[in-house]
Amino acid sequence: MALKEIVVMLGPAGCGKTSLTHALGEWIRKKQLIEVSYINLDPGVITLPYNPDIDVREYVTVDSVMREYGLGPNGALIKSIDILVRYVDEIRDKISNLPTHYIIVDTPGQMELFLFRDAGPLFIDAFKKIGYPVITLIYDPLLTSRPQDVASLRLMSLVVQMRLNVDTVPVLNKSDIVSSEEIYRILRDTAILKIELGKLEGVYTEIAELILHVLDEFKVATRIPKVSARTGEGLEELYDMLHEIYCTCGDLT
Ligand SMILES: Nc1nc2c(ncn2[C@@H]2O[C@H](COP(=O)(O)OP(=O)(O)O)[C@@H](O)[C@H]2O)c(=O)[nH]1
Ligand SMILES: [Mg+2]
Repeated sequence: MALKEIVVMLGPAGCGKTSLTHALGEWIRKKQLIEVSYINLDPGVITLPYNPDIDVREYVTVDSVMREYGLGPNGALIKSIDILVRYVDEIRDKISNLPTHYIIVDTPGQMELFLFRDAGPLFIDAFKKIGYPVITLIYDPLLTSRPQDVASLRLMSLVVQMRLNVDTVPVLNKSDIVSSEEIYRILRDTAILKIELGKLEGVYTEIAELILHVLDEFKVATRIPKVSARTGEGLEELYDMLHEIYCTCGDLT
């Protein structure tokens, strides 16, 4: 049997992980006629736009941890992610037993809890046993408006790739609320990014070349698609990019 295609949505709080999980899943169902399963790994979420096939809130919720351990919301969030780690194998087996081939994983609101604590690497390693995970690293265009923001988004993809050891596709969500074409020009073309970084004053000018050299060396994705969970823009391009990685590296049948 072919390895499962596992798309993991990652990104800072409020970037649209949950919305994009739903939007991409529904797009795949309708346009590709492929069944999709949704996995919720966020113990803090209250309502979801999709119906999760597996939901970590069966094991732990931020609310119950706040009550049980007398913690505030921040402490409870950290604690609940650490508790979640106990259930990695059980959740992996449940995903493995799902009849669906295509799996979309929604991660906790705060990216750093998944990325920089044990949960991220442990879940990704578990996914690798049953499928081929690819990360969609989502950014909010309101936080990505200058050339140095684009460079930091590209660097962040490299950090994610190194920390979790998995292919990462950076995307800019909420394209429906951004009118600046300039930022998309920079996103599309590393040569333009290089020129724009070169125009900056001070430290950026000096490190611009180095940053781009590092990104070239590590072959960080050079295309950053713009998508909108609200309007559906760019979902086809995102699906194609993810699927291409899966077919090149993951489909070993
Ligand atoms: N305009 C617009 N808003 C979006 C889009 N995607 C998400 N949002 C909004 O951004 C907020 C955070 O979205 P959510 O999916 O909960 O983000 P998460 O914390 O990363 O899971 C919500 O108010 C969403 O309605 C989008 O593509 N366009
Ligand atoms: Mg969410």
